[in-house]
Amino acid sequence: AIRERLPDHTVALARTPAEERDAIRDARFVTGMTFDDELLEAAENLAVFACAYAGTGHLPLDRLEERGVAVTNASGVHGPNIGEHVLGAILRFTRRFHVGARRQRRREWRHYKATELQGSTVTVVGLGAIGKSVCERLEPFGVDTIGVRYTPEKGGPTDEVIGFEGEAFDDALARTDYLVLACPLTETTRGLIDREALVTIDPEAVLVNVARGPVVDTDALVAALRSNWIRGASLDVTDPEPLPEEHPLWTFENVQITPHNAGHTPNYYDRLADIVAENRRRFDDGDSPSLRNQVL
Ligand code: 7N6
Repeated sequence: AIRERLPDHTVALARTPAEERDAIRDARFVTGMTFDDELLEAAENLAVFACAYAGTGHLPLDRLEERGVAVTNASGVHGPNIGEHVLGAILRFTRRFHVGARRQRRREWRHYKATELQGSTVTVVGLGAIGKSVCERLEPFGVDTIGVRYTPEKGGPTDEVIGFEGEAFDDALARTDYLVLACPLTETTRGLIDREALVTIDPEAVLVNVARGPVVDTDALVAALRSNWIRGASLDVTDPEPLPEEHPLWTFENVQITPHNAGHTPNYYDRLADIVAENRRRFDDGDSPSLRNQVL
């Protein structure tokens, strides 16, 4: 996708660690998922690392900064893909498709109780590209929405907008049927959904995490699931990741786990390539260009 957009450039594709080490030596502009210290050492000419993820917390940002490497992220590319994933997760719990699938596997024609999304309250934590796309997609379902962001005074696409601190957040948790986490991992959001939050949340609520695993205190979530303090959880991200085979989270019927998969669609790579190609052109144009999605 990047080659198509930059036909006048040489694009080297490194598929193995050996190819990476080889290509990195002369590379000035690199895009990829991750970057470690060893690669950084070998990357003598590196000027820009265009990270293919929206989140850059996994990168050695201090060292990249020391080396004067500009870093960009993929923020903004995860609207439709993750928005649809979240709607699917919500509707799975609402309509209980997993129960239907179990009946079908057993060729069992027996009714089960489903619920309606209409009239529920959905809280969306983080009103960036993902949060907005979730809200847009919820629009026709007739739900009440609460948005949580650092700067509630800016408003947002939800019926109510609140901040992270204080009573407003607890009050929202207590009223929430679906809690969608779509925020970056920061000092504020790390462990946001801890034991206290899980005690406060409506016991019929479903947690949907498409943010980062550590936004949820995993041990507290396991305890809450065991005590039925929460109806269920749909987790595209976990802490740790990958989730070890023996982890208790795998054992719950009311937990849906997808392997950090919500973003992976062909369209994501196209949207990503748009950003990378545009930044490469800006980089061609000047010595200290201002790049789109620049984090360093
Ligand atoms: C891989 C996406 C991000 O930060 O968590 C995602 O962009 C990874 C398709």
